Amino acid sequence: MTSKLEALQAWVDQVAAHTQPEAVHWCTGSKEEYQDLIEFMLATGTLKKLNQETHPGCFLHLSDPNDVARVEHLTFVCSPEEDDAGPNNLWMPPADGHKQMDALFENCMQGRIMYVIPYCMGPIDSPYSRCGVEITDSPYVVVNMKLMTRMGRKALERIEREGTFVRGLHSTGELDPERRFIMHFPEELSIKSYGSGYGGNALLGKKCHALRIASHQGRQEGWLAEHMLIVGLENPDGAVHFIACAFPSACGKTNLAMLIPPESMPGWKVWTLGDDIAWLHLDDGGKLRAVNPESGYFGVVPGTNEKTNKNAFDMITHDAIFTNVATTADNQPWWEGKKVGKPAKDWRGRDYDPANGPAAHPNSRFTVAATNNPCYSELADAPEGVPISAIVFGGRRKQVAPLVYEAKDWNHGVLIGASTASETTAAMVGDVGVVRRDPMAMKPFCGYNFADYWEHWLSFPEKSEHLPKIFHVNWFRQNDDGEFLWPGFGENLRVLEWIIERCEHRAGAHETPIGYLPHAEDLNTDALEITPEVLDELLTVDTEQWRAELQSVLEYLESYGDRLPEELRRQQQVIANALDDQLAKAS
Ligand code: GTP
Ligand code: SPV
Ligand code: MN
Repeated sequence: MTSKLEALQAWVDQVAAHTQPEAVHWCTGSKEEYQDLIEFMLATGTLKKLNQETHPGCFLHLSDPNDVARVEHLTFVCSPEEDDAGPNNLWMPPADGHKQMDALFENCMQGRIMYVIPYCMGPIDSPYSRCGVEITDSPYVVVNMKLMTRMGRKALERIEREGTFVRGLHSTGELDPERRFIMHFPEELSIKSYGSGYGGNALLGKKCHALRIASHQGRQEGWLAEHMLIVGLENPDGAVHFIACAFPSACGKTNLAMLIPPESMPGWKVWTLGDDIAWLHLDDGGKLRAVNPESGYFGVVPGTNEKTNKNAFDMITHDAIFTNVATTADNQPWWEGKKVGKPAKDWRGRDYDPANGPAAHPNSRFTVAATNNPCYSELADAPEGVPISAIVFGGRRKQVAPLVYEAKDWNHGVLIGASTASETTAAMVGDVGVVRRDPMAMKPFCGYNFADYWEHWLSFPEKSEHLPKIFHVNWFRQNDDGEFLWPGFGENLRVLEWIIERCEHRAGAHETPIGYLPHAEDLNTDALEITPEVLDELLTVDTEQWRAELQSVLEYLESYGDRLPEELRRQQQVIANALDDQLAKAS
């Protein structure tokens, strides 16, 4: 096959000449192609069949043990000026980046097939959608892209019509961590990724395109590319609100996006639009609208069970690819927190031995098409997206951050987003459980200087008077014994109910220096097993702790130097002063 788009054909020819594959395959996105690739990977051992009676259409991929998470320390944003990448990114001059990557790619596809994957991020006929082409030598990448994006013929047609596309070049190389880099060239709308076959490192439509490159485009064009789930909440009266929530990696987006209401909240319905990424645009009326660029999920497996996330649990019983889970004696997939069955082989294919650590890798994942999800919203394909009532930031914090609070206005909300902190998780290579600032859950994904990104967020009130309200949540407060104070999962709907009732000016709240919090009685706690003391603790703002927090926020913001928007400094000052006043009053 060839493409009638000269720029695309020329790039494919040039990459093939440079990487020397055995053959070039243009992906059509057909079912037959998917099946053929699965058969090919079964034959080469890249995939293993799982128990087809209990899990029809399910397969297991075990990664190289050195290649099981995103690698932030090897991920670069190569903008022309270092300051444009900002302190939040690793940077290299574009020429040096290309030179280094081109040397790695030279002849790297010898003996391999080069796949050309045209894909469309977002509904195929939406003006908000953007296309890309990923060239890869990994059939595992192709099948994952098939499940997670609108990939193939239709995307190619749109690319040929529009003439523009993001260029993503990927090779698994030798899977050598010493020869592994993920580089972004935002000005050129291009990505080069070498040496990893894992998730966000290799499925270039996801974090590389839909966040790092798209955030850069969004800034130029007046929209936002965010690490947010999108969910529709229908109350018993049939009113639907859509909210978009930014939580860091492995902090609960997939779970919230397909939440099942608790029994004590009859009549509520939840619709999933997206579980990881949202593209947000203002429409002509000034309403913020969201589309999910993806059409499938690459979700965290451990912790998924009938109680925590029944939708996901059911969704992954058929037509799913598992990466780095354990298996039972009868070859069913198994993971920590599954609650049924027990592991026979671990994620490295060894006989399970607790001495070797968890049976499933803590960052083991499932890949499924969104159509597997029983509560997938029809509106996920709507070209105009859905109107957003509330934006919710969140993090994983044992302490400090209360269960929920509301920003006083948009700019205060931007400060709340910018100062969000969270404990690190297994989604990235590095220490787990270390609190770090993860502004808007975008620390690993913003393709330009955070100072400019906050300025961009702060520009929205000039463009619209109908912006959503902004909130912050924390499902992860712990007591001294390390137990979660809040039951989480389905019960989180109680907090979302308060949030949407605040949007409708129906729910009560009281003002604190950090924002509006519900009184205990403002939350729906019907049939909730929680003591008044615990609820009180979840809804308390500890003035001393928050003074220290605001000081630490100031230091963090100051690290962005002259480029930091003055408005954020001012917002920080207002809260710090209010906390000081409160302390003075108390003493
Ligand atoms: P990425 O795909 O990495 O962006 O992660 P995510 O934000 O989609 O996280 P996900 O929903 O997969 O949850 C990650 C882990 O957090 C899983 O092990 C969940 O079981 C756990 N989790 C999710 N929601 C809650 C909650 O409300 N409370 C508690 N305690 N744990 C939760
Ligand atoms: C994340 O780490 O936020 C993920 C998984 O959603 S990955 O695709 O690897 O980025
Ligand atoms: Mn994510």
